[in-house]
Amino acid sequence: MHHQKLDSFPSDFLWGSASAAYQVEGAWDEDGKGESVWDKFVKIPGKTFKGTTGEVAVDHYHRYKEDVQLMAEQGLKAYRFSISWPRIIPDGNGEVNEAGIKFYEDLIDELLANEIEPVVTLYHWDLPQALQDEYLGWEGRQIINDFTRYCEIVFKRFKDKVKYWVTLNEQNVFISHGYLAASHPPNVKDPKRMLQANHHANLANAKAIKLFHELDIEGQIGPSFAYGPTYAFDADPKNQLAAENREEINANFWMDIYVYGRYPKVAWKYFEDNGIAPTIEVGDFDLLKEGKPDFLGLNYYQTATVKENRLDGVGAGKPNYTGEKGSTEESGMPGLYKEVSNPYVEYTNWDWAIDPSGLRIAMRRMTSRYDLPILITENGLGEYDRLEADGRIHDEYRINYIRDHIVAIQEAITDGVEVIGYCTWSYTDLLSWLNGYQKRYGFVYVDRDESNEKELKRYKKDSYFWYKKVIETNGQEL
Ligand code: BGP
Repeated sequence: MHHQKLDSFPSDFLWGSASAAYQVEGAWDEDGKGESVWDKFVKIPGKTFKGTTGEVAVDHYHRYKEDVQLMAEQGLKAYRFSISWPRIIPDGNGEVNEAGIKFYEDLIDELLANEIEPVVTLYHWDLPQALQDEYLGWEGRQIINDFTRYCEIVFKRFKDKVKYWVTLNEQNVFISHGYLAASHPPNVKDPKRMLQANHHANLANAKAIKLFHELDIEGQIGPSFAYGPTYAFDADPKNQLAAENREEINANFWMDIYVYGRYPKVAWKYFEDNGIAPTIEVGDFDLLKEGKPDFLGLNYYQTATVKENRLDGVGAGKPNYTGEKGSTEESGMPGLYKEVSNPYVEYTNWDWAIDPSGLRIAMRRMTSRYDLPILITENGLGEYDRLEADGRIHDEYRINYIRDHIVAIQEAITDGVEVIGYCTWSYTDLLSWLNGYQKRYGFVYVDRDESNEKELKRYKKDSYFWYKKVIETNGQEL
């Protein structure tokens, strides 16, 4: 669709940026915090890039005031961060740790004092290890009540200060990496266990949303989903069908349950035929229907392009976690699809497609299927950055990336999509779960690397100043 003129961004548009507790905070065992599954997983040799951990990360726990000051000076309107469950309840379902609550209360107060809207993610992957030990975490049904209790504690403490809440971050990523690829905790490769854990995550998500609505909190809540739309490689019907397969298994299967409380038929039949469909209990679908989100959070990085893949075709290949361009192995799901490279787009050094139109397509497809407002909870470019001798970082590649994606959002708005805001990933540089510290996303450079924490000094990148202008002009000056 071509437009004569693009609509302006709404005047209350949330120009934001994001982070996650484990990736920025550090202080992994301070002030009564319990161990999380990530604290433990990163110690398994070979699991993370050069053995990196978030034990210190970028020390946001001790430097949050300095970080919020940088946001304030930039004019940031919203900051999305996550609360670490084991800081609030160290063993997951026992005593509350007041010191943990206090850290987030101080952070929220600091944001509000600087007129920055806090957007709180309740779960960004750092499950209390104690729950993993007690009942296998997401595989145990008890997680539904324990997660809801944790949310209730947090809702009640912060309900007067926080208006935007994200339940689970990228359920599709933490479940598939955790239970199929064994590249996240709990380090399992078992599709049946994966789908059972996933069903519980769906129920926990719904129950927390239902509770939020029952508590009559003034605000909005929804999950954040990692949606990368699928393209068929060409008009060959076989490849078109492969694209349908990927959309059904990787997108509809996850988002339909959030919004409609049901699993789509084709995905469900596929899992049943393969003997891996989850066990459902009486009342599950009622609860799933009662937990309808107010908005959908969208984490968008890239699209995928696919071709037909026969039953004896290619399976999961190793992704590129090293930043060596072109090192991604061929990958697919036998019988469904295989990923191929798209000749129409450029790729990053980590082989991620750079495709702003894909963001517009994602928003359009979500609006068409779900008709809910969208909050873009993540979007950004992970690249190598160079700190110059004069303390500058010339990241024009990041500026170009974000600019093109902002234009895509404006086009989507003009198409008729309702958008609450845009949070870039990430505010400061931070730990990438599997790619160490060299894959940088921030507006603010943090001087540390894999082997040396140095002084963790902050530097403003060129993109910091550029985004400041974007915010000031409400997206008119890009
Ligand atoms: C998303 C996660 C983020 C962040 C981002 C970038 O999947 O929600 O936490 O890590 O991806 O990914 P990566 O660090 O792998 O480059």
